[in-house]
Amino acid sequence: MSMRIDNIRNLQTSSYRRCLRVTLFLFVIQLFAVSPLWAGNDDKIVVPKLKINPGTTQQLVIQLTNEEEYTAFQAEIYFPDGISPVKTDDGYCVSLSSRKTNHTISANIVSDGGLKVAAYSMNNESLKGNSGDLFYIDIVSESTFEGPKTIEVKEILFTKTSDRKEIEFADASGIVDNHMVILGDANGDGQVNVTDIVATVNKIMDKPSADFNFEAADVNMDGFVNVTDIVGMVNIIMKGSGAREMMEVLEEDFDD
Ligand SMILES: [Ca+2]
Ligand SMILES: [Ca+2]
Repeated sequence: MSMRIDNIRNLQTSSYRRCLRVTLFLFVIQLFAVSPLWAGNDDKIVVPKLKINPGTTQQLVIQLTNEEEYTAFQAEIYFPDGISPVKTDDGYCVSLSSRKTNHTISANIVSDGGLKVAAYSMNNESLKGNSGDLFYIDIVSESTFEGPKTIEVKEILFTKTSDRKEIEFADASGIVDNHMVILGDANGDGQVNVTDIVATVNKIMDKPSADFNFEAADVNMDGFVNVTDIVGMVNIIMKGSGAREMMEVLEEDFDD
């Protein structure tokens, strides 16, 4: 009889322990789920490298890679000596990419010298997509600008669409340089497009233009500039937009 009671007691104790273990497990899971440290996961701001010639204006691109859906954000951008945001009578030239829905963006220089931007939607709609350009800032370089220099993005705050919780992002930075070689930019104007293919064909035909940049044209970096590098340039352009336009211009250029 006492053995039977012992068995029942043992059973009760073990099921009690199991229950305790499960409760503890669920508690830990919940801790991770509600912790703000984990809520933002890998979402981040990216600033791609930018080439800017001294004394010129360029568009700085700020990108967002995200898993969560966000409706609003704010951030502060800090420019190095020799680089500043373009200001017109209408204010700073900051614009949202096609990832906006009905969002508005505002920008102004704040007391510590940073350009503060804030974007929101009038009916709390989400920003579209999960990667790529988020917004653009027109920047101008002084005639004495000498790179490479760093552009920093700080105090980055995003608001989730679902529960309106704030997510603090890690700071981001990008390089701005006047010497940078952009692979495929054979004529050194800061962009890779059909004119670089024309410049490279001219080089292959032994009639290179004055602005031809060998290092940029050697897309596969094998020390030669030939038709394989043109294939590489076509790939680079195809990944961007304007592929159709490129084909039309190419047909015109090679017909004569
Ligand atoms: Ca170019
Ligand atoms: Ca090559």
